[in-house]
Amino acid sequence: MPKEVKKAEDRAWDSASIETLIKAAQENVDTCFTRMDTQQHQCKFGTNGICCRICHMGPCRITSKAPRGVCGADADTIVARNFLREVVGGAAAHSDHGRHLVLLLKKVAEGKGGDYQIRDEKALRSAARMYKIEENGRSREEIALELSGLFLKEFTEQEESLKTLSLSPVKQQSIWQNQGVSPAGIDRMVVESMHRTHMGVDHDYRNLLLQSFRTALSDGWGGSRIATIVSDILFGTPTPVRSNANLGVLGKDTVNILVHGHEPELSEMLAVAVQTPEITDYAKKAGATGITLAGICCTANEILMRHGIPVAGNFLQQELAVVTGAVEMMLIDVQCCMPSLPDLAAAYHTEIVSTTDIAKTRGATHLSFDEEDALNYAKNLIKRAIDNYKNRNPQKVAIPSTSKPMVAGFSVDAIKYMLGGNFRASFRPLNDAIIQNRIKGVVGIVGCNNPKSKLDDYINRLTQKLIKENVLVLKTGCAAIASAKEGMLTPETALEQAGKGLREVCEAVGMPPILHMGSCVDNSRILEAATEVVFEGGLGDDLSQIPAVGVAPEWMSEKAVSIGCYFVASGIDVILGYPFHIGGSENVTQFLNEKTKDIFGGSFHVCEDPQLAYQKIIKLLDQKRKNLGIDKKAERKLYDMKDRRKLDVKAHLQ
Ligand code: SF4
Ligand code: MSK
Repeated sequence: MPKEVKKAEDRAWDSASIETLIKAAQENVDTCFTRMDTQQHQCKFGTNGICCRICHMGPCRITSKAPRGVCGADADTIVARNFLREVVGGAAAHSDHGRHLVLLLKKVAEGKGGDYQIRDEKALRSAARMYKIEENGRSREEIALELSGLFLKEFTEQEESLKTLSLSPVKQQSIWQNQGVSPAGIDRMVVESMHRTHMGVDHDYRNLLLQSFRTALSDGWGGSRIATIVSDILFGTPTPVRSNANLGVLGKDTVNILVHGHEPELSEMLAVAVQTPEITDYAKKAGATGITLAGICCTANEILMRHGIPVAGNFLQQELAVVTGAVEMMLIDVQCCMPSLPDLAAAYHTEIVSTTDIAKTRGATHLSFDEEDALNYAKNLIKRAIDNYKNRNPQKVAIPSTSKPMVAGFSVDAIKYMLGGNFRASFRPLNDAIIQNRIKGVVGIVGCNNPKSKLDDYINRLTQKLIKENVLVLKTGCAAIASAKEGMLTPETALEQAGKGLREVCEAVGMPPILHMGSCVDNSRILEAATEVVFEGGLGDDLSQIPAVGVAPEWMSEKAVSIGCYFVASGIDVILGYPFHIGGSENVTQFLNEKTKDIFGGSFHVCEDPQLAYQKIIKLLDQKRKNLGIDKKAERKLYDMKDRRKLDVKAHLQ
């Protein structure tokens, strides 16, 4: 029996989740919140990373009486091997997602893309220029074919470093080169890391940790960046768009369909199909007033960013959405979809449909996504959900009334445009605002939720403190949804909550002080934005110098471990709301939390409380401002051509 059963108010920040948690308890259904209670006293060996089950002489556990495994591996080796395997899992997930998109781009270029097409030719041509692909006189299909070939090679390249690394500041590239962490092909990094963590191969924790950063770089500056570039080409580069967030977006009289997971291919087609007269008529014939298409997690973020499709919730709300009793169908693709969903859905009328052959869940209906006939496939799914509407049990329906308005869609292009307009799109106004201390710095708050702590609490409390202190906040993933649910993703928030300097800047350009930049794969957009700040000049010549910090307050996934590592390897300090599973090795802990500062310019910091995180962030930003000489109120220094030439950072892109 669990020792302590928490009250719903202690489990979640927002009223919609609280209401639904109470409903779940009344209906006696299990959720991750209650399962967390039954998992109390989680294994200390696992928590500290000192359980090794890499070979079958084990499993071995390190204790003071047994300081080495059967093979002789000590705590440092075991902890570092486990850590690298987590990074591998995260990098593989992001990058495999990227690979699917590249393969789709290739099909489109070959004229075999069915209902898909290149929606954003400008994004395609801009990518071609970044990778030095000839575009003049060539059709978009020819360019797309060459680009997809180049991207596929980024996965398989055996010796050369990734070409995508060249999108980073030159100094970052030379740091990676000098430290031996410039990744070759993404697939090669994943395979090599799995080899190195096999029994009896790489035993030096330092070597293993450097490989962790190398593998993570193949994600952030490889697989994830490629995924974002290709998504923009195929589905359009996001621009600011209004929408709503939280369980209250579900319709009382509409057929509710939720998309959940990460991949945008199917949800893009659903967004088209749902508007066709054939489908709306079908819904009306079934007695519904229409269809509500909404999302959970990052598939939600993908279609939110491009179509303004509402968000029903973030990671810990996936089960709560089912508990409303008002969801006809939940479509799950890859990553972050809980295996509990079909069991839970059995208590209601919701049909859980898995769509991807690499991600099946027992109890879910599996309908393999037919990419070549995507629109018809999407229509058939929606009709199936409509057919399920009659099975909704009114006695079990309770949709919370809460949903909040928001603005999302802040790609780097969109930010540039907001800052400078059509003709002067540039990061100059942002750099100037930072130099003049109207904006103290930029903080990326990213990552998941975790039932170890109250849903959204850390994320929202930290975010509020930071904007008040004139810190511009960039968000992705479930952390962005947390702010959306709190109503903090609107320009009006700037008026109410942001500090004076940040408010003035936001008002002048009409943007919110918290910018939703997309899904967790789109953390690459945060790196891109930070790189733009460096390229714009005046704030140092590499990413470690700009007043910027990354935070993963409520993280839980291996992807978050990889994201943290590629931020740190890019010179950006990262605050973690929970420590990694590394406590069993002082050496590994010291390497990640201190030594990395000397190697890359950034390191990890664990702050389990938002107030501590806030203090640490302000200290880090102040230190960076001091190092740059912009800590005192100085005359505004505009960079002239001479200054910019000294920076020598843009040359590689020309
Ligand atoms: Fe034990 Fe070594 Fe095998 Fe790990 S690799 S399970 S420490 S014997
Ligand atoms: S969905 S990885 S819970 S952000 Fe991207 Fe949310 Fe974290 Fe999954």
